[in-house]
Amino acid sequence: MTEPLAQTIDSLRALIDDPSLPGEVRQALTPEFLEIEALIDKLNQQAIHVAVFGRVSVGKSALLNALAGSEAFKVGVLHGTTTTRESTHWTTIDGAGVHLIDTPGINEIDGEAREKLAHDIAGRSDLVLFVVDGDVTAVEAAALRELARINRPMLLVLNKADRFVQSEITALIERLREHAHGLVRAEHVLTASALPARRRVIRIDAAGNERESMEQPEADINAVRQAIVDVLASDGKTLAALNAGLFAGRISDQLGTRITQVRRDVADKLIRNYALGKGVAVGLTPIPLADLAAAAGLDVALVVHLSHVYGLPLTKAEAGELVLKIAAQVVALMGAIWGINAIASALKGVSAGLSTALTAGAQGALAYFATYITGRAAQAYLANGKSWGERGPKRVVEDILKNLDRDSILRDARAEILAKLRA
Ligand SMILES: Nc1nc2c(ncn2[C@@H]2O[C@H](COP(=O)(O)OP(=O)(O)OP(=O)(O)O)[C@@H](O)[C@H]2O)c(=O)[nH]1
Ligand SMILES: [Mg+2]
Repeated sequence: MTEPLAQTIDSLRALIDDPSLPGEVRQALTPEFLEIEALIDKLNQQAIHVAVFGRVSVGKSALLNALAGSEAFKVGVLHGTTTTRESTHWTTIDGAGVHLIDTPGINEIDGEAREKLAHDIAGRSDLVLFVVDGDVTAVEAAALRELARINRPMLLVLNKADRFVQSEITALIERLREHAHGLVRAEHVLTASALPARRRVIRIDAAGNERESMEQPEADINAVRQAIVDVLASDGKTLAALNAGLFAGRISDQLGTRITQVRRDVADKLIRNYALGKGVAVGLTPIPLADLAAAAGLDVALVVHLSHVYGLPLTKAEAGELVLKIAAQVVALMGAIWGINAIASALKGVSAGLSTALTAGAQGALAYFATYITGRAAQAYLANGKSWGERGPKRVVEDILKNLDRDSILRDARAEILAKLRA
């Protein structure tokens, strides 16, 4: 195994084995991890992947069958015969397995899906056969540019050559080379007849009798086969490793974004659950507002839990310190930002002598709110790599207080808590 290939495999493994990812995050990333596993498998097998790309019914599946020498892929007159990615082994070149990848045809409308397919295919293949059956359409021209941008070696194949006479083929190839100028090398624009139309053949036997029959002419894909062999042989293995390396780079970027997103989602849910738990607990046993701080045990547990989600585990003592620090900011800021009406609005209706259930709901809602803010602030601290950043804790908490929709959070919290209490 070559050095860059081994390095690529190692770095992909490291992505999957990252010890800082807790179970919850890991679980949400299952599809991404499966994709990376598949890529690692591919690299370990050192297989070469050749994929087709092109409009529906240009003969992509037929071309692969002709290359494979078997009816591995379904060919059909209907548009959209191939609906999912399929692949089969091909004969081997220099002992390296070649996988042929069949793909659904691109259509005229869905540009976004087309782009995604192009990325998908290019990411998994070492060489792309872009198949057309005539001059390039606008959609094909766009797809050609997209694929070229991804930087895969590409052959542009004019299939169904049996439908044209030689002068037409010459003119078409010239047009295609113009279209693909700067995207596909001239010698990589080729013709093929993957599954030539059946022909009526009249034979005359020795006795002079005419016999008519329909015959299936042989496929002519030699130019394509030769070009594939040349491209791969020119440095097949390194090419595969290089491509996989490029793809691996893109995967790790995407995965980084996904991990951040999943961590945030998991943390959001945690914060709400803990806040609700605290709200319900306080609602069940209403305590004087001044003692709310004493009920900080849950907040500490929340912060410890969050620290694991962010892969930066805190001890209970550290989490306790963080909770106190946040609480201090909140206390200092509450008056400045909201005035006294924060509490008044939470308790709205209570003094009017309503039921204890409502009082409980209001106190619960405040408890919910306190935990919610603590969670958000701790989340900001952890997402920033266990740091308050240059602006310090006061500003971070201030931003959180300013930006959240206090009234709707209190209203929702109260409703949720009361629902729980009644149940
Ligand atoms: N005349 C001629 N017809 C061909 C050739 N190759 C394929 N066809 C016909 O073109 C039609 C489509 O072939 P497929 O291989 O199913 O095309 P595809 O690009 O895989 O189509 P989708 O899977 O629907 O995207 C079939 O009717 C084939 O018989 C060829 O070289 N010459
Ligand atoms: Mg097909």
